[in-house]
Order: sequence, then structure tokens, then C-alpha cells
Amino acid sequence: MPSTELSLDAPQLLRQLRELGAIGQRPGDEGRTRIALSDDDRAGRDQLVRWMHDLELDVRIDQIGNVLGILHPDRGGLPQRPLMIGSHIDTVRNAGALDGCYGVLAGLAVARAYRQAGVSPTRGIVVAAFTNEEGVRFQPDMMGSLVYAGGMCVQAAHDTVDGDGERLGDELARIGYAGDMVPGSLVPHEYLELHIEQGPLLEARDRQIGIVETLQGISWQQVTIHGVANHAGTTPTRLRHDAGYAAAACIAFLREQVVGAEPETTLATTGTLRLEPNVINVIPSKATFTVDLRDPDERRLRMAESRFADFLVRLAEREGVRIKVDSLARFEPVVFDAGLAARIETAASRRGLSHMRMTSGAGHDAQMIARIAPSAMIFVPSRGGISHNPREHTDDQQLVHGAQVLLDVVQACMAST
Ligand code: HGY
Ligand code: MN
Ligand code: MN
Repeated sequence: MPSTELSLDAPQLLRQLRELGAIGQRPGDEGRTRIALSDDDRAGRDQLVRWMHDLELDVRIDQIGNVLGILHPDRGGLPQRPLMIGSHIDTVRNAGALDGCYGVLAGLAVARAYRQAGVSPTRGIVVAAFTNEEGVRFQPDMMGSLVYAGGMCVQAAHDTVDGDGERLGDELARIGYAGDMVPGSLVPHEYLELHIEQGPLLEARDRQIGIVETLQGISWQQVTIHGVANHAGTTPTRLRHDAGYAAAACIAFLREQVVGAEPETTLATTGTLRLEPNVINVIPSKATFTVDLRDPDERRLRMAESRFADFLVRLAEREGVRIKVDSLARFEPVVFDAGLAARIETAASRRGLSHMRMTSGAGHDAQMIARIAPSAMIFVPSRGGISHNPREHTDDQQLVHGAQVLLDVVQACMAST
């Protein structure tokens, strides 16, 4: 156990999780919705900034809207190579209260521990809330941290448009978070992200802490199929060019490809599907849907992509439809920093917390920041493995354990440099 008097203000962390979780709740919805750069996202950001000011952090907004709260060491000026703790506070639709928010507010809890002890860290500590981690409205996901890591230029990010043609840069200005700090100008010495697992593994193995060693590859595509509208009652099947059927054939193909594969590691999801003209008695002339493919192994992920591409060629031929594919996001698997992973393991052991090493199924900002700094993640269990769902839940004690391990690892990092 580190020899400093820092202690976690657990009640305040849990209180802030509930207060932030209340922002973006709608009557009738169980969960909350704070889609990136919406008014609800602005409300969440404003609350976070208020809490950062309460801790007398130096709050900076960068050009992609990332919110950085800086706890300066004694020395003035921007900290050189600070320790960064980050995640996100934007959500999917009708989301749980913990995804992303837990990691950002645990970062505030670390800063609060220093403040309440009346000590300054030996190096700067930056708490970051990255813009548009979920990628629901603007793709790719993890966009704010991708720009921060230099993987996407600010202009290209600003020029992305959502399904309604709204431009990201305009929305950023509209909600008042078009900052002037150059993304990435504060290069972290190391990056830590505390997150709920969002999957079933820790609970199934009855472990309290996950030490995330790797994060799987992600491939997002949008598929547009153009068929021919026709009358549902007069058009023989053999004369149809049915975009709706073709889309359904794709979704079925993807599931058949992953089930029973050896090993069964590739995951395929179609989360959005739109038919036009979307009328009960008209054969769809157009189908637009997304394909989310994931695998920890880059070679298998590429195989899944190329098998699907080949299927689309055959399908277009067979059904007499035209098919267009746009790539929305493509990130290779990531290996996190072994030294930081070892620190997490030591911290969990010292607290007598059961733990295991694992891969992350979900994408996270850490996978982007790993491009510019040694990075690692700490997981806590998700009840029933549920996430991206209002029933997302982690027990208070589990949340506190994770934040305590984070605080211990921060102090170990501080002591080592
Ligand atoms: O898609 C993901 O895995 C993350 O939640 N953005
Ligand atoms: Mn997340
Ligand atoms: Mn998420």
C-alpha cells in the first residue's frame, strides 16, 4: 500500500455518478440519453466542468471538444507529460449510468483525494472526458481520443456529418465546446482508464477486478442496397429485386459465419436497419444497415470482412440489386502496457481483491491513447454482463474497489517517476 495519506471519498463518487446519470433522462425511458454534441451532452459536460472547477482544476477544452481538468503539481505552467485518467460521458440511446462516466468521475475522485489531503501530485494529473466515444451520431467511435492521439485530423472530424446532415464542427460550436487547445498538445506520460466490463466474464469467474491486457479489433461498415420498389401483391418472387430481403440475407449470413466457427471469437452485429419506402405493401427499394464486426485477432477480423464482401458480390448478382459499402470505423486490436498492467495487478492483490487478466470486448478511448502513451485499463464487473442498456449495474462496493485500485495505481506511478 503506498505510504501517502490519500483516501477515496467514496460517497461523493457514488453521488456524482447518480447525479450525472440523471442528466438526459426522459419520461418513459428507463435510462438516459446523451448522444454526443446534443443538448443533453452539453448538460452533462456543463455539470462535469462545474465539478472540475469545484476541485480547482485547470479546465481546458480542445478543438474537438475534449474536456481536460488539470491538477497541477506545485510547479506552474502546463504540466510536462502528466498522468492522464480518462473516458467519456456521452452515451448510447437509453443507456446505463456507468459506461464511461465511471472512469471520468473516478478521475475526479483521484484529484479530490489529493485536494482533501492537501497535497499536490509530484507530476500533473489530467482528467479527460473525450468527445463522441460512442460514435452513435458521428463516426468513427472513440473520435475525440482518436483526434487527440493524432489518428484523425481536427478538420476531418469537424466535417463529419450525422444522419440529418448536421456537421460535427457546427454542433460543437452550437453547444459551446469548440475549444482552442490543440488536441494532443498535452502528451500523457501514461494513461489509465477505469471502466465497467460491460460483459459477463468477471461475474462468471467471480473476480472483483479485471486487468485489461488487450482490446479487440473493430470494423464498422454501412451497407446500402438499392433494389426496385414494386407491388407486394402482384410481383412474383422471381421478378423481385427486394432490398429488404437482401438486407435480411446479409444479417443471416453474418450470424451463420460466426456461430460454430472454431474458435468462436468473431462477433457480428447489425444495430441499425432502415428500409425505404418503409410501407407495408411495397417491396423495399432501398435498405441501409450497419455491420459491426469484432475479433481479438486481426487476421480473423480481416477474414470475416472479406467473406462478407464476397457474399455481397454474389448476393447482388443473384437478387439483381446494387450494393454500396462505406467503412465507418476500422481499428486493429490493441495490446496495453505490461508495466501498467502489472501495477494494477499489484494494487488489486494488496487490497486482497480477486482479479484476472482479460481482453476488452468493447472499444475504449484507451485504445486510441495507447498510440501516444503507455496505457492500461481496469475493469469492474457488470451484473449479468449487461451494458448499453438501462439495466447496466455494478454494486457500489465494486465501484469503490475499482476507484481505490485506480488511486493506488496513480500513486504507484507518481512514486516511480
Ligand atoms: O462500440 C464500442 O465498443 C464502444 O462502446 N464505443
Ligand atoms: Mn465506454
Ligand atoms: Mn459504450
